[in-house]
This record gives sequence, structure tokens and C-alpha cells, in this order.
Amino acid sequence: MRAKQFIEEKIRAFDGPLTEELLRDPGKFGLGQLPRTMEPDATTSVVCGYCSTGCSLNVHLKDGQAINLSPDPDYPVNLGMACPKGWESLTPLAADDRGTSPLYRASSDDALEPIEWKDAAQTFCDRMRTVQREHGPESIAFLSTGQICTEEMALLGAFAKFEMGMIHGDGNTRQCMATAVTAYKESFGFDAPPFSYQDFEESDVIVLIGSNLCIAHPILWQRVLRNENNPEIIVIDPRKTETAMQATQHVALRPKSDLTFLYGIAQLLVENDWLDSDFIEAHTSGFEDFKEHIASFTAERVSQESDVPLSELKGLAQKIGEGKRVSLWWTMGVNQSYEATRTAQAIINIALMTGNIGKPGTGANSITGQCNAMGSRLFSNTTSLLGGHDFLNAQHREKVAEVLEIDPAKIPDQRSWAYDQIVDGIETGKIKALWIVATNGAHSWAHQNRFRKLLSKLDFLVVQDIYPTTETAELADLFLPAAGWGEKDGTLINSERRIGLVKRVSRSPGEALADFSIFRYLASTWGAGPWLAKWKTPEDAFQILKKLSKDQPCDIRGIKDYREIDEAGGIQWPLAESSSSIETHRHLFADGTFYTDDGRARFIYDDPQPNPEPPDEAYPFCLLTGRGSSAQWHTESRTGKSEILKKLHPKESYAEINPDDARALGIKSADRITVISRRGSLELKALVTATVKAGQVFIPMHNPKVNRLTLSSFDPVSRQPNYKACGVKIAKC
Ligand SMILES: Nc1nc2c(c(=O)[nH]1)N[C@H]1C(S)=C(S)[C@@H](COP(=O)(O)OP(=O)(O)OC[C@H]3O[C@@H](n4cnc5c(=O)[nH]c(N)nc54)[C@H](O)[C@@H]3O)O[C@H]1N2
Ligand SMILES: Nc1nc2c(c(=O)[nH]1)N[C@H]1C(S)=C(S)[C@@H](COP(=O)(O)OP(=O)(O)OC[C@H]3O[C@@H](n4cnc5c(=O)[nH]c(N)nc54)[C@H](O)[C@@H]3O)O[C@H]1N2
Ligand code: SF4
Ligand SMILES: [Mo]
Repeated sequence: MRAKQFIEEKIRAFDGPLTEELLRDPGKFGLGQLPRTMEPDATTSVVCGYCSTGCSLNVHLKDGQAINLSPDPDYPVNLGMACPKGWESLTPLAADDRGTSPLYRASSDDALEPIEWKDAAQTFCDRMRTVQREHGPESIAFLSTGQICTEEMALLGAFAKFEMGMIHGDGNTRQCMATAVTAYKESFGFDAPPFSYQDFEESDVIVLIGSNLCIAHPILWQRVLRNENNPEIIVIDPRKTETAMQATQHVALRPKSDLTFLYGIAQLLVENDWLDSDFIEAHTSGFEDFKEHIASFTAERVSQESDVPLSELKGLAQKIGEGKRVSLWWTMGVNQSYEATRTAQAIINIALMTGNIGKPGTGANSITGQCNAMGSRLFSNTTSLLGGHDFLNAQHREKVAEVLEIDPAKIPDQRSWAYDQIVDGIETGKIKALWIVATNGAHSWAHQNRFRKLLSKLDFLVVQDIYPTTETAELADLFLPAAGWGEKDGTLINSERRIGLVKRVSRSPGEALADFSIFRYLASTWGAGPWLAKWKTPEDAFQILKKLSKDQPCDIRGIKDYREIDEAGGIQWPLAESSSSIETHRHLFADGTFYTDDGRARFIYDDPQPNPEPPDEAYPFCLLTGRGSSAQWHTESRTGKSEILKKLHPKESYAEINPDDARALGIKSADRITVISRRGSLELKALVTATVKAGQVFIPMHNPKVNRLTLSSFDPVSRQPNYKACGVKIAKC
């Protein structure tokens, strides 16, 4: 079948009211386009839409429809491997609860009922405008995501903030990567994870801090296994996780004692002169003050405060001090804390003082979470202005306005509230309408009972998701059905800054539209200015993003187009216009120059703070939460649709309890128990296991009620939730 005829047939098969308009102008909706590299009966590679590893999957098409997939053997990220979620990526698209038309709840007593797209778009605009008229332009906000394409999040951010007049828009990346962002920005001058996955293979000491790589990034763990240097693998995690079990050393520190612990390591590095003084001298600032700050973190004190035996602490410092290529990697055990930014910077400080940065196998490396958290950090127009710019900087606003061809006065000159501040704004009555895109906060946000209550207080809640059945979508006044991964085109940016391509390989059900098309449709119904005409297709948008990246550390003007990304096996940023070739793996800071004004990386530190809710007599256990298995993704709206994935984890949700505690409470494995915090409770099965220490409980975050227990506590710098420590008690049911 010829490509043109194939596209037309696809459009005709789309039985919605938009068919005629679509046939006239398919690009307007982002529908009906095939990447130029794709033929109807071909195999084409698509970057996975779950985690930030960014594996490439070869999708096999029949008559232009995906029928199966296999991991791409030639892609530099996954080298022919994929985890269970990747293998099963097509299954959630065929789920029978997909959103196939917009749904509207006319009044709070009514159910959600199907409506036509044009009515949905008009309702969206009318009701948002009514709220703005009554409560001011700032009374509407959005919460977006790290799980849609970069072009989509940029269009959402531009439309919401520059056209609708919103100031407050944040996303689930706050729950996930905000700490890495603030840590890198302050220490390096820009949010710039410096590594390549190749570093996993080139280290001789790999330190994983608060990261359960085997479960959360299984293909990165495979990369560790390819390391031929017989590396030391140290896992710093209160729990004996799957990753800790594989490590050469497991440091089971007391939850949230990381900052003290890392200062203790730094102090031992100083005491033993395991320092790279030339690097410190030439490329950093603030080391002498830092040295003074950590002097009181003696090994004895740190051992006592972190519950790590002296010999282990000293042994680890020695491995780091004497290692030739040491890489330090962190994830949510660090990012989700009340002193997260300083903890991440304590990791950065260790890399700087030992000169472990800018060379193969080294780095202070934050592993990202969602498939496009990195894209949202640079282009979602939430925390930073499009392209890693600053809303407070008038020159930046001018520059963005010029690229977008809009009036600079349309760009807010203040930063957005963070997610938690938007939530507080609902409570104080400042936020009256909320537009939630591709995130399921009614499950995933902290202190769930409060969050759900606040959502019901809104005048207007819009949820844009691929399923109307998520906990959040069920609360919506207006539901907008989105096409999912594999049903649309665009780019994602993975943990190692690699831009990869997502392609439309499957037809979205009913009238579900690509998020890009939804944003375009809403913006044109709103009456957006002529700038919108430049954002006709995702690839047009990509060309705009390139221009926005000019003179930024994330400069991508050297990337020609989608086809080049496809043929190169993904392209890491930066790639300047002058670049003569595309290297497969690149890390940053090879020349020791950072993005700060003086080009030096900064040592940043602070005093450790008390845990806001340590276990006490009334709530004697520390609750840890996190990923449960490699087959489960977050709130399980997608992975929960696969019978295969469901076979790969326990049927019923469980809480891990130490055998000593279980004995004292008279609890056996499989008993039903209630876990209770000051904010709520949930019932589930007990799993008695020594993977947690006495006094700790672990519950996978996939449990829809887990955040009934967690608290509204945040890192003051990044405003990321402190999901991994609160006081709970346990009762036998
Ligand atoms: N299968 C699967 N993979 C995923 C995801 C998924 O849902 N499912 N989600 C993706 C996303 S968005 C993210 S952000 C990543 C998350 O990836 P990870 O951060 O690796 O996953 P978590 O299990 O949330 O947390 C990691 C570890 O932090 C530990 N921890 C808790 N408190 C502390 C502490 O005080 N100090 C230290 N050092 N460690 C602590 C926990 O015991 C846990 O083992 O995974 C990504 N990959
Ligand atoms: N207690 C506790 N809570 C946590 C965590 C923890 O460790 N402990 N981890 C936190 C972290 S790191 C994260 S990242 C969050 C994740 O929390 P969420 O973002 O709430 O989790 P997801 O289930 O990934 O939600 C994504 C939603 O987007 C929808 N979706 C998927 N693809 C598309 C698309 O293309 N378009 C549209 N419009 N919708 C789409 C899915 O159906 C789903 O409803 O959870 C956080 N919550
Ligand atoms: S490791 Fe992540 S990117 Fe790779 S297949 Fe699994 S979910 Fe997809
Ligand atoms: Mo995340």
C-alpha cells in the first residue's frame, strides 16, 4: 500500500465528527502522519514510553498497524535488551477502558457523559474563562508530566502560560526529579546530568545511593553487568533490595541519615588525603569552607548517627578514595527527602573533591525516572522558561518571545508555584480550576485524603489521560481522551540526555487524539494568536525547540530533524550547530569547565536537619515506599492492563515487615494487617522478611492507597515530596 493511500485510509477509519476536517488538513491534528522512514509493512524503531532508560523497541507493522515488537539490537542504550514493561508496551493501548471520546459532567451530581470534541473544546475554553473572570487570570493552573513528548509539553506550556495567562503550572516531575534539578543548577550552573550509560561499563567503583537499579532501571543494571573491570558495586539503601543483594557492599544506613553519612565519607577523604587537589584548585569554588563544615563529621559520630559500622564506613571511603574511576549514582532514596537537595549536593561534592567528573566511568549522576522527565525539565515551561531559561530574566523572556513570535509581555515575569503550592492554593481558594495532563495525582501525590478532598473543591477539573478510569480522571468534570505512546510522533529525552524518537505505529481508539493535537485544538478554539500556526506538527515544534536552545548548555541546533535522530540511534544534548559529527556516547565537563559564571563547580552544603516525622512511641515504625517490581509502573493504569505483567509480581499488595517486629506483634506472612499513620490507614497483607530492618516497613508505591499514609513534607529548595519516611503503626486485622 502506498504511504499516501495508507494515511487516507487511516483517517477514514477515524469515525469521529472531525473526519472531513482531518482529511482536508491532517497535520492540524497531528493525525495521519507517518514518519518519513516508515512504510506500512515495515519494522520501525520507537523509543520506549515508560522509564527514562530510553530503550529502543523495533515495532513490527502489518498494514500500518503495530502487531508485535522486539528490542532494538543496534540502539546504543539497550543493545537488544528490554524489560518486561517494554516487551508489553503495546498491550495497554488495546485495553478496553481506553478513553474514546471526551466526557463531561454537567453538574456535580451527574455522571461523566460522552460529548463531541468541538463541545468539549468550547466547554474547556468557556469554563476556564469564567473562572478567570470571576477569580483572576491566576486562578487556573495546570499539572503536567514527564510522560508525554517534549513537543507536546512545550506546546502545553506555551499555550497555558503565554495564551491563557496562567502563571502556575507544574508537573509530576516535581515528585521525581526536582531535587536533581536544583542540585545541579546550584552546583554546576545548569541542570546538566553529566553522564553516559557507557560510564556504568567503564567504572571500577559504582556507588548507588537510594537507587534500586535492578527493579527501576533493569536495563541499566544489565549495563553494569557488562562492566569488565570487576567493579566494586556499593548500594546505599536502608533496605536489602534486589540491587543490594547483588552488590559487593550493602550499606544499610538509617533512613534519612544520608547527608550525615556522606559528610562523614567526605571527612574521611580529607583525613586520608584521598583528594584531587589539582582539580579542586583549577575547577571548583568553596572547598576550604566545605572542609571546615565537615570537620565535625567524625567517623565515630557518623557511624553512630547512621547506624553504619565504623569499618564499613571507612572501607567505603577507601574504595572511593583509591578507586580510579568512581561513579556515584542516585535516585529517589535521595531526591525524595526533606533535605534532598543538600544530600544530592553532598554526592556531587564527593565527585568534585576526588576529581571523579568529566572522565569515562565517573560522575555525580542522577538517574532520571520517567521516559521524558528530562524533556520536561528543559521544555515544559513549568519551573524554568522554555529551553532551560529563567522567567525572572528579562533577556530570556525577550529571547523566547522572539523565537515564538509573541509579545514578551505575555511571558510571566515570575516563577510558577510548585505542585504543593498549587495544592495549597486550592485550599486557600486561590486556585479554582486545574488541568491535569498525564499524571494520576489522586494516587501518587502525598497525603492523599487531603489531596482528593481538595480536588473536589475545585470549580472545574479537567483531566487529560488515555484512560477515564484512573483515580484522578474519575474525579474530573471534563475528561479529554489522549492517544498514548505508539499512537503519536515526537521526541523523548532519556537520563543520559539522549533525544529519541516516538512514532505513530498504532491507531488510537475512537476519537482519542495525540496530546499535541488536543493542545492545538484547544488553543485554536481559545483563539490563540498567529504563533500557533508555526506549531503545525510535532516536527515543526521540534524546529522551534532547537531555536529556543540557542546559547544554552542544552543547545540542540546541530540536530537536523527527526530522520537524523532516527538514523543516529538517538542524539545526546548538547549538539551545537557547528558540530561536525555525532558521537554515540558523550559525557559533559571533559574540560573541567562548568556552566556557572566563573566556570567553576561549587561546593554547597548545610547542616543536617531533623526528620520532620521520626518514628516515636505512638507511631513506632518508619514507612519506606518505592518501586515494587520491574513489571509495575507507578499507579498501574498501563501495566495493570497486561495479564503477562500481572503474573510477574504478587497478586495482592503487601507490606514488608522485619521478622523481629512480626514476632513481637504476633504477625505471620500473609496475615492481613492495617498500617496507620497520622493521616490515614490502609489494609494489606504482611510479608515477613529481613529485607527491612526492625523498625521499618516497606510498601510498594503501586498500592493505590499508599499515599494515604505519607505526609505533606518537602525539601525546602526543590519542593520535592518527602515520600520515603514517615511514622506509622501496625495492627493485626
Ligand atoms: N518498574 C518500574 N521502574 C520504574 C518506575 C516504576 O514505577 N516501575 N518508575 C520510574 C521512576 S518515575 C522513577 S523516579 C525511578 C525510581 O527509581 P528508584 O529511586 O531506584 O526507586 P524507588 O524504589 O522509589 O527508591 C529507591 C530506593 O530508595 C530507598 N530509600 C528509601 N529511603 C532512603 C533513604 O533515606 N536513603 C537511601 N539511601 N535510600 C532510601 C528505598 O528503600 C528504595 O529501595 O524508577 C523508574 N523506573
Ligand atoms: N509514596 C510514594 N509516592 C510516589 C513515589 C514514591 O516513591 N512513593 N514516587 C513518585 C514519583 S518518582 C513519580 S514519577 C510519581 C508518578 O505518579 P503519576 O504520574 O501519577 O503516575 P503514572 O501512573 O505514571 O501516571 C501517568 C498517567 O498518565 C497517563 N498517560 C500515559 N501516557 C499518556 C499520554 O501519552 N497522554 C496522556 N494524556 N496521558 C497518558 C496514564 O494513564 C496515567 O494515568 O509518583 C510519585 N509518588
Ligand atoms: S528499562 Fe525502561 S525504557 Fe527500557 S524497556 Fe524497560 S521500561 Fe522501557
Ligand atoms: Mo519518578
